[in-house]
Amino acid sequence: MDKIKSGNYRVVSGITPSGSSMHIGNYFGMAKPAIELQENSGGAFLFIADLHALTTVHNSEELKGNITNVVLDYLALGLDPDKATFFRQSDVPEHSLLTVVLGNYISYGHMKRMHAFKDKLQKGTNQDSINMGLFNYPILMAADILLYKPDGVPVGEDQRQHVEITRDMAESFNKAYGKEIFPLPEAVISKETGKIVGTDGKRKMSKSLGNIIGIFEDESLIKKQIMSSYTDPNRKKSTDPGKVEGNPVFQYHDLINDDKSEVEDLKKRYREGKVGDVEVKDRLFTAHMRLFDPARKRRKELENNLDLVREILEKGAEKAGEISKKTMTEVYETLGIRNQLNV
Ligand code: AQP
Repeated sequence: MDKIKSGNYRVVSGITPSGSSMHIGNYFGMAKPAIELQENSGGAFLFIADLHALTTVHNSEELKGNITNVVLDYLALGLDPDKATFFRQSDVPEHSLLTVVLGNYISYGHMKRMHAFKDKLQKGTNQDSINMGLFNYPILMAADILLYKPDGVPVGEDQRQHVEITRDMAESFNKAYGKEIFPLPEAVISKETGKIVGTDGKRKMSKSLGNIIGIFEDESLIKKQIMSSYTDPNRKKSTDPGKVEGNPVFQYHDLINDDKSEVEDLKKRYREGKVGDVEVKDRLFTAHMRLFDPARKRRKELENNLDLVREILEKGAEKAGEISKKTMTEVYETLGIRNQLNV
């Protein structure tokens, strides 16, 4: 963390437009820490991982909508395109070029142990029907990261394994050619917010599981998501003493509610059986609206200024392209296949 604080620290992080909009898990787990690091002089490379979304989204209108939504979400939440390099993955072809190279520096056995693949198997999907995009996802992700030679990768806990395999690919590449082309990046994962539980109280908050609390959806939907959150299952009436630890609604309060004395008061009364779940959730909804209101307003303005958004992404792709082309040239030269130069 010292290096992060000193400012000379480069980060890379992406978000997949696989759902309609960001949820609080994406925001507190990755987007917020990544946006904060845009102040660093080492630079922040933040991108929309549209090619990654192809593993699950096979409808062009849906994908287009998802991409626009996530771009607007990021900008509304405080990403400053003059500080961070903000771009779409597919606008920088080097991501795909490096993927083809890196696949040669990782074994099939190692890839089979990746959890995105194993999760599908656990959910009962037949191994032979899993698409190769999903199987290869960690290789594309390694390319996304290594192109920019970052120090750190701000991600949620679920992505730790993918940063580790990225390091393995980098190490194996460096070893094969006897030089340090790719410095090994570290995963930057917050202890407090690295794994935000879903409203089902069981699994990680995930777009695909539908156990989310959104940020930009209609108020009525956000209210519904909050009101249907899992709390203490052993509490039958509001006069029963309740459990605060491990209770998702209180975890959300800790993240969202900036009125800390209200949170402490609610926790105390909950433990004593002096407040009902409905009031605790109502206050969470009010805190949500208070915290995200400025971002929700900014997003509405941006929706009416899509030309500006396009301009931001063009500039971002240009800036990302400069660095990624340099890395790719270095990689080709190292491999001995820089044919335009060495024929
Ligand atoms: N619940 C979470 N807690 C903390 N961090 C999270 N992230 C996602 N969910 C949580 C982090 O957000 C970043 C962007 O995630 P992503 O959209 O690229 O993919 P994901 O991890 O697969 O997110 P979802 O919502 O779970 O999407 P689906 O359901 O489509 O797979 C990542 O850094 C991630 O760790």
